[in-house]
Amino acid sequence: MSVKSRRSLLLASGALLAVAAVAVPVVVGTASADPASANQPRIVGGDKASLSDHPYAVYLTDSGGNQFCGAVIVSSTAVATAAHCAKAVAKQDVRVVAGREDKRTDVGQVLGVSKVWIGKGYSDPTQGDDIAVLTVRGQLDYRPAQLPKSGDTAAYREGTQATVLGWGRIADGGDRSDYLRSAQVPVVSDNTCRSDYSVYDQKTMVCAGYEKGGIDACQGDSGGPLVVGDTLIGIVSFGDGCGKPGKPGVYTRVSTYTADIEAQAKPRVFG
Ligand code: 4AZ
Repeated sequence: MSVKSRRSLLLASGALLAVAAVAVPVVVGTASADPASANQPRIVGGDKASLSDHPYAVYLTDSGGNQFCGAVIVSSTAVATAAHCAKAVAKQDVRVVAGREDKRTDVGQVLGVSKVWIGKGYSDPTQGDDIAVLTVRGQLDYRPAQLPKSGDTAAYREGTQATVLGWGRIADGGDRSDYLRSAQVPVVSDNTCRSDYSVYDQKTMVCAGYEKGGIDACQGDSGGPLVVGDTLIGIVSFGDGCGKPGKPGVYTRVSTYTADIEAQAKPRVFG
């Protein structure tokens, strides 16, 4: 979520208001010749993407069938997302949509949620632990992403090119993307991210993006995957706007939660 929308989220007492605050994003870039929109997010860095390359990319819909966040398949029965996404909509209203690149179609699967696990200690995206695992009703037919080894550091080296995937708005206040989109963003060092964000916590977060801005995730991409190859290294969490110089995207550092995700992802007979 955006740092700015955080205040409205904190003020929102009900799930509906929280949804309104999160329900805006996607993969964007900034940029432009239009001075009136120079500070507005634009999907310049992204391109249409294919689920045949990223079958684990899924999205979440609310009671009205509106896409409000991304998520990622981690087993045949579970998806990982951001805690702020899992908390935005009542469990009984959330649906996981898998295998559908274009929201206007009805291909793929739509599954309900039987269980929600929220990262221990989560309170707000800027405080870390912005991760959740949703257990679905039924079985997902699509291949899961790989998880990094617990505590892995190799995939988080500065400059590693990663791919962020999502279905959010194409421009701030503009239309949402109907299609899955992706953008390539390099991992940013902890030191740089700490100077970009005073709240940065290298144990629970990782930054990716360009110091010059222009290519980024944005609102609505929250909860979606940041992958290196097929390995899930991050989950879209927050940022100061989208694609702004010196303000890379902040992602949940998945390797901190590998054991938790695996425990939640295990198919169980009970629960
Ligand atoms: C959001 O509001 C959001 N630029 C997600 C990612 C970023 C900003 C906002 C990162 O869902």
